[in-house]
Amino acid sequence: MTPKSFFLVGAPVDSGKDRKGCIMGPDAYRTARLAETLVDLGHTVTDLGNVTADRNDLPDHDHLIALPQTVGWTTALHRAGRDAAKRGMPLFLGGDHALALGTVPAMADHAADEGRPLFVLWLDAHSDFHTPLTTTSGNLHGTPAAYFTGQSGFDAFPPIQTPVPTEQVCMIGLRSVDPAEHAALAKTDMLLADMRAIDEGGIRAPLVEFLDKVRAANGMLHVSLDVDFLDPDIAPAVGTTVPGGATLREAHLVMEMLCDSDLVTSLDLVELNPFLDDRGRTASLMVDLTASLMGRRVFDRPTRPFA
Ligand code: Z70
Ligand code: MN
Ligand code: MN
Ligand code: MN
Repeated sequence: MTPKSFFLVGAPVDSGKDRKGCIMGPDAYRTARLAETLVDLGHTVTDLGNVTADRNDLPDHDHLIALPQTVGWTTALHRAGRDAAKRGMPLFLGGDHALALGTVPAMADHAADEGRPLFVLWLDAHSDFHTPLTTTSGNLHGTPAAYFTGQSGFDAFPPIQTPVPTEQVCMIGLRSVDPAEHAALAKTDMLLADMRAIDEGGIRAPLVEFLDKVRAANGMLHVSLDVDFLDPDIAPAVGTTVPGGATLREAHLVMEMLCDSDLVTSLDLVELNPFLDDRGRTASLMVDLTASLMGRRVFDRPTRPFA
């Protein structure tokens, strides 16, 4: 992979759900040597430090958890994301998935400035396609995909300038989708790969189809990697473990294919809760996956598939 100029944006968002701990995520990635790992692969890395949430005068909401704080993160990360994207490739170190309420719209606006469409690859057990009107938990980390695709119900949030069309979104790893999300997704043409599809056809197939689409449209590609995409046996440091997730090898394959495509232009690492980790293994795994995405490989070209 050609050397990249990465800008690390710490996003210690912990307001997207009740359980605390994602606030420690950015420093866990630093401790797991994310920057040094990328430098060893030949890239340049600038750590911009951690963003802080904007203040606002919104009142607390009786159902939505920490709404003013999450809106404050959304506006702050939108600004930080746009600034970072002007300088190089942003890597957002979460923080819970509510951070994508800021990062993805920022990348969509950035892509629009460049005259290109943004595509989003959502690697997650969950579809995070609730709106503030449909969420039963009140956890706003379950809403970013509905927000950045321009669904209604987000009146407390800044209006979306550049909605990402649902046909430019692909979700892989799904195994926990609530009824309201299911109904809303059914009305879209989003590319959805649940674990059954992966078991039957392999994880490669949906990714090839999606990457072909991105390439044909000269799109930019934002990848949002939720720790719970991975099986909890290999990635225990997450509040919402769902059994039956991606294996170590499936996850590395996805990252290696993304690397070979050279289409990725920004990345979120989300939902790491270091308080729940086992001697840093989940943080280190996320760093290893980022390394595969950014050029680490056994051979300098893929060996051919064996028939
Ligand atoms: C559920 C909800 C969720 C992540 C959990 C779960 C949402 N659909 N998202 N973990 N990343 O509460 O809305
Ligand atoms: Mn750019
Ligand atoms: Mn998520
Ligand atoms: Mn999830």
